[in-house]
Amino acid sequence: MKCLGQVERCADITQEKFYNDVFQKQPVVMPGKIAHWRALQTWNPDFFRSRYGGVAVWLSRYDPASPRSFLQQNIDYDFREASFAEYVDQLSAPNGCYSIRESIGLLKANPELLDDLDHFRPFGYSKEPADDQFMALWFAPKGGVTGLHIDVGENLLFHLHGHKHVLIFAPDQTRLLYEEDLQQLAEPGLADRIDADTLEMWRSYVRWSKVNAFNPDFKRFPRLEGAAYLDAVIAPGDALYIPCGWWHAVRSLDITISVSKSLFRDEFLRAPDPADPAGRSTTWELRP
Ligand SMILES: O=C(O)CCC(=O)C(=O)O
Repeated sequence: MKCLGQVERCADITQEKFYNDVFQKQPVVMPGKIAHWRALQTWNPDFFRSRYGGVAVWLSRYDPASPRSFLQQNIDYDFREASFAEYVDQLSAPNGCYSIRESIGLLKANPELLDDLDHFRPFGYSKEPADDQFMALWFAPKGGVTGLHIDVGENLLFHLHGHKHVLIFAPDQTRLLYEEDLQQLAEPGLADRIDADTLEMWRSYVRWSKVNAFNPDFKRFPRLEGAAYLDAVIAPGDALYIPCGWWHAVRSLDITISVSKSLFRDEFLRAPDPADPAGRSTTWELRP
């Protein structure tokens, strides 16, 4: 695999520059763009243990050392429900490799958390998590990996705690990345083991790769050797834009906390106008 360099970093990005030079063209790290969010000071594992310790969270596990792919491990693994307090307590354990991946429920059920995110300013304004807005919490132990995938939609990853290493592959690399066949998700028995919302999200909004981009196995996946990627390390206060159709894999270098959100075109970097939340419904379709 070839590293093409670092994802461009642009601290002083404006809405005009974003739409002219970046949007749907390339990923970008916007360092410090959310440095004013209170979550940067307050969100850490203990904060969630003390405030939300009794809340049930769904944990998922991906072992990047296993030959089984990210999708197969997601399918096979019985999702484990734990209290947030139990989760935080096992985070620092030597083999603590559970992640809270893409939890939509916690932010929906506890909208006061959005105050800590300044309601996503300057990336929009969201008084409360509206149904048409995708936003999710990510929590991972040191070494936790999110396997290589694409999400349908223009994605913003807001990073709040710890550091993450991100590998990003352009859409033209797809033929080198051994995409999974989604037929695996049609198996009828799955509906008994995996909750309906998660299954629907996997079937309709995610495309999966079989490869482990952080530890590539060129014997099994020889085309992967020719794949080229961009590299980034993100720190608290950074916002990372990942365009629709770009593959990404993420490894946590410490215990990490992030929030992701779909980019809604009319809101981005716009002066907030709480009285006029219009223009929220722009979404993008992506299917192979
Ligand atoms: O932070 C992570 O572990 C993964 C984030 C991600 O894949 C996403 O926001 O789409």
